[in-house]
Amino acid sequence: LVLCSHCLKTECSLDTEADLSDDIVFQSGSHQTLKVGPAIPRRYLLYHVNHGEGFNLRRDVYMRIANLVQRLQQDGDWVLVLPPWGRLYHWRTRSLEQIRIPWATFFDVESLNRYIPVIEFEDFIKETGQAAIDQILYLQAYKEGWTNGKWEEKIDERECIEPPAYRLDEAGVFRGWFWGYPDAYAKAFKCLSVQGMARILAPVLLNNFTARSVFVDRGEKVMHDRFGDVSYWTVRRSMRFAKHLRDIGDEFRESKLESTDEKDKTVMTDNWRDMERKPGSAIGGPYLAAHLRREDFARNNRKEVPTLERAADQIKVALKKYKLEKVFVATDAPKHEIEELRRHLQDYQVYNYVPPKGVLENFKDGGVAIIDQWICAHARYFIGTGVSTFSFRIHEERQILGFDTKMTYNRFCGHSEPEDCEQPSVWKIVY
Ligand code: GFB
Repeated sequence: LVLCSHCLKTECSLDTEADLSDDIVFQSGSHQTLKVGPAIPRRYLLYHVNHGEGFNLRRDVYMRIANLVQRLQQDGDWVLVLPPWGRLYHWRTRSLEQIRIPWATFFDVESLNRYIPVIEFEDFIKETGQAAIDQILYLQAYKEGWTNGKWEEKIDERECIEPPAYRLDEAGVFRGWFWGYPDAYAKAFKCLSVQGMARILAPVLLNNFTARSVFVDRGEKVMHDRFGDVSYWTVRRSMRFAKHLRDIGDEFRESKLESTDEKDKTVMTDNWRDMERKPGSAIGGPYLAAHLRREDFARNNRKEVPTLERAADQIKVALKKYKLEKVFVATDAPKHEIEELRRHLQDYQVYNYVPPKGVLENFKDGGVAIIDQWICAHARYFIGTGVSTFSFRIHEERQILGFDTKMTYNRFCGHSEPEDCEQPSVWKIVY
């Protein structure tokens, strides 16, 4: 049986005579030949997110677009082309080249493929022969805003509101930022005004365009079809981190934090589809983990950000309550702030992950952030930073692992908030 990469999902089983017609024949190396068909041309959906957005909001947009592809698949052979990572505002290590990073650096692509067919951009180039995209659809809001003060779902082809981010060159093709691939171009470009959920794009892609490769830019403009429902959690479960990053996090847990999956009851199955945990089944390692978002959050004096002293006080209260001695701090704070926090917590053992040179070179700032998230996800108790999507993704990871929600949905109260500030909304996992 020869499986093409888009068939790496459990539903794809063309193994009965009845499924086969003789339109296409795949043959590869020493594999036996299998006739599969009919010849439906494969269509490619590419997408991109506003340049200013950070890594963890981009993960959320992936989920919206993945569910769109799942919908499109009901009417054709669609594959999602994973947008290479790079040029992120928060990735500041200057010695590193941080563009054209494949998803496999950060995620387990086989796990993604168990939900919908996905390929890396480099595979798209190989499959189609060139880095050429047939059609760009640039999503934007409606110039006139909501009409009659009423929000409704709608989508229309409109003139571009802002000057287009792509320019027509002398050869009559559109050039612009295609993830750092200078040879890439698009053959056509249009602006679409949209207000609604990701699924609103499905009829447009199926009926209004025949292009084989469609690139939806500003993908964040469409929302989740249904936030927090089964399809949300299914695609979220498919977003497993790359094993090499999980291994580094696990090694740190074991060597510094006395934390192993067996003891903590966080053993994972090989296939996320087989994993369904009861809330409260996970105990977590004997440490408290805190995600303390600083940098732009602190500079902008956001009300959710505590002073370091206040953060330490809140950590101490939880340490006492849960009888813990060790604290793991994930943060984007500069070194001197981490040292200050340590001083406020001097009666406790405080850890943070400092990557060896090789880890940073191979897995970049994004990989280090994932290692931090992974260690936070396995703590007995977690406290995060309000409104940070970095903390939100940790909440979800802990839901998947089977933690009790009260050990997860906690956040620091900011410098100008009361001590009993509002805590994060609880999103229970559903299967
Ligand atoms: O992930 P992210 O979208 O979360 O962006 P927010 C924050 C980025 O900062 C992360 C780094 O992707 C990391 O690169 N970072 C933050 C960290 N916390 C940590 C940490 O604990 N450890 C490590 N290693 N790195 C959004 C931004 O940030 O906030 C938007 O994406 C915007 O651009 C918005 O600024 C206000 O949701 O926290």
